Amino acid sequence: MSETTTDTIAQSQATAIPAREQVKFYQVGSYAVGNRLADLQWRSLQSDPNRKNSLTSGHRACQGCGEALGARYAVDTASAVTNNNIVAINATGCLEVFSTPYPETAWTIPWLHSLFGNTAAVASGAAAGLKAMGKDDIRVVAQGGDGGTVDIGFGCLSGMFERNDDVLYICYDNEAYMNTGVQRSGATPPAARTATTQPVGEHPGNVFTQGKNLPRIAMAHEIPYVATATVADLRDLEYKVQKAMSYHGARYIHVLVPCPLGWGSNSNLTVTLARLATQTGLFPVYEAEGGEITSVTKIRRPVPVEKYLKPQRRFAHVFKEPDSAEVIARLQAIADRNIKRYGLIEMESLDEDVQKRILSAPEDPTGRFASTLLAEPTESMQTA
Ligand SMILES: Cc1ncc(C[n+]2csc(CCOP(=O)(O)OP(=O)(O)O)c2C)c(N)n1
Ligand code: SF4
Ligand SMILES: [Mg+2]
Repeated sequence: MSETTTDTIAQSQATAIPAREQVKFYQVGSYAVGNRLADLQWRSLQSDPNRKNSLTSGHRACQGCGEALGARYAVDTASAVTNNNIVAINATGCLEVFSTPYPETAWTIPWLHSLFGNTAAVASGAAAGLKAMGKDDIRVVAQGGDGGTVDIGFGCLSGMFERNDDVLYICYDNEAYMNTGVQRSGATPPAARTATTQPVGEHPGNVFTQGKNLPRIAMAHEIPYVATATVADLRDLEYKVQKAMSYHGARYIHVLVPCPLGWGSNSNLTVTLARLATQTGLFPVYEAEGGEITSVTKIRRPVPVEKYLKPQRRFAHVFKEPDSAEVIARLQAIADRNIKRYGLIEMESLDEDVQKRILSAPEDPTGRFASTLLAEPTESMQTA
């Protein structure tokens, strides 16, 4: 790693969050214009021509793959801040398949492929093994998709959190099982079409449930560091990886990574969609330390959810349904609940009607809790 890179990382490690938000980058690739024009301390690691690429060219991700973009920034940062002393453990999924069709690999770091569901356990084992060998300076990064993380790998991950194992786990959330043909996961949003939630029947697309909100579940384990991020703000992602690596113990970063193939979106809209996901309030971006939220990325004005849904074919049926307005209103209620819950907006800056709508957002926007309540207590309950 060049000295410039080390300085950049060291300086930005001390960066206060409000200051970080003053710089607007226009990410267009490795040598982004915004990076070059910014002061050294604000530049992305990717603007350093001497940086090391953890994930090199030649891999087989689709054009516009958010996961490839997010992984590159995240792992390059983890690698840089540890002087390239990392080992990565990768769950089965798109990231593993497109980067490592045996016997080839696009990774330039020590990298292990685990099973689909045991990434966290393999990473915990690697961290324990390194510790036993006295090699604590080698840090472990685990990575997986949303399916591998919130569904099949969840038990191992919860164990890793509970034991506070010295691992940074990064989940690249593209909201479905993309590698096997876009099946629903516990992170698929309500109404979305997938191969297993077809737009047919009374309630087309995915059911309205809360899904599994892994960042909140991770926070409940009170681990040292939890953060959410998106590929719309790659400098923020770098910052969070850097910060996570400054801690020991279990750490978790959940990155929203749009998938053109699974979402049915144009490949040039990956960053735009990630930005809209945050600006609508559907994907809140924040940090939590020891189980408490310590920073939230504010949004200036709430963007109506239609703007985010429209460019994605997985939501096309929503706009054709007779009760389209009702479905959109339910999705809007989820965004509004997030805005209220995470304090994403300065309320005073909003028009009165928008303010009112957000403040009256339901605590239970998917209606799942309400629908399970019994209308009347049964006789046996009354007598109990
Ligand atoms: C035990 C087991 N069940 C199913 C599979 C098949 N499988 C491989 S990857 C994958 C989906 C991955 O989805 P996700 O974790 O969200 O990653 P993505 O491909 O979306 O990045 C599935 C079902 C498997 N490898 N092992
Ligand atoms: S299917 Fe989606 S996640 Fe997989 S490589 Fe293509 S764009 Fe990336
Ligand atoms: Mg996925």
